[in-house]
Amino acid sequence: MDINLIGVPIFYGCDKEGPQFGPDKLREKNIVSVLKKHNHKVYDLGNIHVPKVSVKDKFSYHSNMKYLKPIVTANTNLAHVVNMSIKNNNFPLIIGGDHSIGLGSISGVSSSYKNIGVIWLDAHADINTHETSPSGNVHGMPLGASMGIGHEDLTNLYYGEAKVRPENVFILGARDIDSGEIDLIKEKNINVYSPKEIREIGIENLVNSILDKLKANDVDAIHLSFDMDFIDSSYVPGTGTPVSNGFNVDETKLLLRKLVQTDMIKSMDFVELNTLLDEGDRTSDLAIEILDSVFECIK
Ligand code: 6HN
Ligand code: MN
Ligand code: MN
Ligand code: MN
Repeated sequence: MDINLIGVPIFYGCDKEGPQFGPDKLREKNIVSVLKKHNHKVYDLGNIHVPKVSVKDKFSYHSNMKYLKPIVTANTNLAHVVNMSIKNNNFPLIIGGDHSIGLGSISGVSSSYKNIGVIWLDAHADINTHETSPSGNVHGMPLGASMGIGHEDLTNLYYGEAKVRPENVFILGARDIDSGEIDLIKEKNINVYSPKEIREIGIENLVNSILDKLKANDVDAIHLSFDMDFIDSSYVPGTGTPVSNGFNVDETKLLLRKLVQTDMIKSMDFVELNTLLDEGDRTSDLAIEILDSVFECIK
């Protein structure tokens, strides 16, 4: 596979410093050579430009969406780079940054395909809107916005349509969901599986059933979005919104490997590494270990 490594050094979506150092930290940890070990060609396209905005302007663009404007600008740039990557048959690996960048990634991928699926691995559902968000943090909104739900500045990102149909969205690992998100899950019948439910069904069975459903829906590609807080909080001190009762590292690797072995995953986000919160380099090292394991399985 020809991989385009794309960094997005942004923390505006979580309003907590740290995630902006993720891309360069993983470069320092030799992410490029780790990926190359598995016979991929790797092109490091560098970091997407994120406009600088001061803290006092946080709410200048919207009363319940922090840093809206620079988030929209960075995501639009990201969407275009991802779209160009896919059109050239390259696999975009998007390194965050906080999870607000999921919107830009999905917008880029969906420009190149007719009907995409999204598999979102996260302790959270990330389907809040400016009306339901308890925090005003846009990293809690990208998946909803991708489905056309939320404020038009987000839902119209890159091009003015919904990017993915709700029936093609699968949220795995969620265990901290806000009340407005619960209502939306019911209303749109969104597929959500907690870690407990995944264990009951079995990782392999779940992956097979997701793939069957997406194939029945005529999906032509799947975008995989991985939030580090998917993993149980005891393993990931270096993430901004850790949650207990998650998968351990081996379960996480197994799930990711099974997903990419379907050959339907055409792009991936890796987000919410917060180097300032890390204990030494524990979470950065884990990030490398996981990416190593995943890209061993990508053909
Ligand atoms: N993430 N649901 C909470 C909120 O503020 O909307 C947390 C969101 C976390 C988002 O980790 O990508
Ligand atoms: Mn997330
Ligand atoms: Mn999360
Ligand atoms: Mn998080």
